[in-house]
Formats: sequence, structure tokens, C-alpha cells
Amino acid sequence: MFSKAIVRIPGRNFAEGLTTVQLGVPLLEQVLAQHAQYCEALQDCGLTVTTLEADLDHPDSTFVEDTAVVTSRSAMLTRPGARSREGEVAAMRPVLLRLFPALTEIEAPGTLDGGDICEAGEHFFLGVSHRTNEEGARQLAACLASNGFTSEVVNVRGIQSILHLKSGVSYIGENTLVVIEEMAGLFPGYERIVVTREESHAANCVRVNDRVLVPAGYPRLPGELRERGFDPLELEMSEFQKMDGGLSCLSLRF
Ligand code: CIR
Repeated sequence: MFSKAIVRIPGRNFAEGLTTVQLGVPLLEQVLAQHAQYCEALQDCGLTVTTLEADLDHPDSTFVEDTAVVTSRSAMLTRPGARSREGEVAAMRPVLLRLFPALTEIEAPGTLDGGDICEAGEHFFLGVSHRTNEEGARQLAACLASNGFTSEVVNVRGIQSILHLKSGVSYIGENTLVVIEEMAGLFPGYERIVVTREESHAANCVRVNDRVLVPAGYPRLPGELRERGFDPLELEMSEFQKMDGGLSCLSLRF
């Protein structure tokens, strides 16, 4: 169960962040409205939400998930793989230090984005991507091991359609993964809900206590989740998708 989340309000220069997709320019009013609905959903799921001010020096800083890996027993600051995002970590450090005095940090030459880290109970999948390198994954694996967690590396560099590991796979509890077709074979031993290519955005979903937050507009996934006994909560994410972001990226949950 999670009890807390950290989010950061999108800045008015949100549209100046990084993106690889051509879905148009995000509309600020909608960005802020969707973000507010997201925060409300976290609260409805029982979380106390800490909301950080917009950081105009870092247009991607609303994607707080990339700045840290927080588990039930530890927290580690990352070292984001995109140069324009490196400074986001400094702003997260004091916030997490208050909660996790034993906070550790990925060090150079390691790079790691939180979006590449998929927690599945006591086990973690560590995505090696164009943002997270082997050294970053190695450092995080050591930190996780010292806290009693197991982990394995999943190399996603060859999968063109995703930015981070969690753009293509999410763990939703009950030994179940939601996963894109290209990655469906990578996780033997798990129940898998495979999303079609047309609905691949929906693979980035988040289990928050009794609910599974899913992006609105992909009707097959909520149906399948309900059939399997999950309780989906659909949220409009169109403006964040324009900047390569999904539901998980917008918060740190613990
Ligand atoms: C970036 O390219 O870094 C941002 N525009 C999107 C980051 C999305 N984060 C995530 O999936 N964890």
C-alpha cells in the first residue's frame, strides 16, 4: 500500500521539454487541468500528496518519477540520462532527504531515469535504455540488494516505440503485468495483459492501492482489467503523451 506521493506542477514552459512524438503542442490550460485531476485521483486513492512548485528552469520537471527510485525501504536519487534534466535532481534532494535520511544517489558515469525502473513486489526490472546505462542499473541493483530486493536488467534499447521501460510494461500487483506486444515474451512467470499496438500508450498504468490508474481513450484495457478483478480509474493524459509522458511519470509514490 502507498500512503504518500510527490508531484510537481507543470511549468508554463512545459511545451519546451523533450519529446520524440509528433502529437502536437500541449495546451497549457489542459496540461494544468489534467495534472490537477491526476493529483485528485491520487488523493482519492488514499495518498497524501506533496505538491512542489513549478520549476521553470526544467520544462520536463513535472515528470518527477525520473528523478528518484523510492521503495518501501529506501530512496535513491537518479542521474537522468538527458542533459537538460540533470538539474531536476538537485531540487528533489531536500524533499526526499526529509523523508529518507539514508538517501543515496546514482553517480557518474551511471545514468538512470526512474521511468526505466519497474517495481514488481520484491523484485525490480531495471530497463537499460537510451537514458539509463548499464552502470546506472548496476548501482541501483546494488542499492536494492542491500535493502533485500532482487532485480534483473531488461535491455529495451532496440524497442523503438518506447522511451523508458515503463512506457512498455507496468506491474499492477497479483503477479500481473500490462505489457506491449513487442515485450510480451520478456516476462515469463507473470500473468500478462498484452495491449495492442493501437493501445500501446495504455501499457503505462499505475496500481495505486485498490485502483489501477489507466489513461483514458483506450477502452480495451479497462474492460480486461475489470474481467480480472482489478478496479481501473481512467484519467485523461493527452497533453502529457505529447511530451512522451505517461501516468507513472507524474509522481513518486511510496
Ligand atoms: C523526457 O523526454 O524526459 C520527458 N519529456 C518525458 C519523461 C517521461 N517520463 C517517464 O516516462 N518516466
